[in-house]
Amino acid sequence: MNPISRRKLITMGLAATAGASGLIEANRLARRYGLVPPDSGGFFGPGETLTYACQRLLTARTPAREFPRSMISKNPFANEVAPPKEEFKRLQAGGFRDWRLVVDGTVARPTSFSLADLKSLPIHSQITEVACEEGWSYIAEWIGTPLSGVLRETGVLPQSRYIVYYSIEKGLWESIDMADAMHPYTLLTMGMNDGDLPVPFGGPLRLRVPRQLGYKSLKYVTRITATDDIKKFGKGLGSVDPEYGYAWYAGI
Ligand SMILES: Nc1nc2c(c(=O)[nH]1)N[C@H]1C(S)=C(S)[C@@H](COP(=O)(O)O)O[C@H]1N2
Ligand SMILES: [Mo]
Repeated sequence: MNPISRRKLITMGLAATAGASGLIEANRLARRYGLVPPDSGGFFGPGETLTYACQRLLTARTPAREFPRSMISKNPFANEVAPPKEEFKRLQAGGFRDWRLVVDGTVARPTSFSLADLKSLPIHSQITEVACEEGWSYIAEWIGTPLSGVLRETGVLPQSRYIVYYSIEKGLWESIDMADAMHPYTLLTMGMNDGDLPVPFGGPLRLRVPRQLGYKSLKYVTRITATDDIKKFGKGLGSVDPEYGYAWYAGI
């Protein structure tokens, strides 16, 4: 069977069983095809699995929603962050020349990139929205290099299933699956609108994941780890979000 008709079949199967009584059957199908999110164990588990499985089958390759330049927000709102650590202040005082992005885990060549290294890779720009789970949003142009290129550069190994990414902010990390990691709109962002990415918006380096809610777009990213086993990270739920009642997969 070709991949498209197989995908159609599974999606139809999931949709047909989507009623309350069908959730168990949908979960059985999702499990069989490896479409279970890391936070599927809790009370909302079956629902999360159904959402994730359907989205993965239907939209793994669709683009993020883009906007015309005229819709760029005049007054974008930067969410409050914790006061910067000494380490961050020191890097900032040096114009971020010593900022490094470490890429490790299930990659053939663990590598550390400076911002200049990242800027020498192909640069893309996209006008997309940051949508916070609390209901507000803004539109900006984001400029950077696709995460996929950096992963290829480091020889990401085929057993990789998730990409974990860390902020310099203590305890903050997130993860996405390979479909989102390799998606062309998932951008290691160094620029916003007309200049360098401002610090309040995550500068010098933010991972923009425009197909998911704002909380997946982590600011101040310093490390990216590829893994075949997400259960090894934190409480094994794929991020800290599910510990606070938010879905690991936050597709929009
Ligand atoms: N390092 C870091 N990244 C973060 C956050 C944060 O507190 N710290 N907040 C997240 C949340 S909840 C949202 S909605 C967006 C907000 O993006 P903005 O600050 O550009 O508005 O950033 C996300 N990335
Ligand atoms: Mo948010």
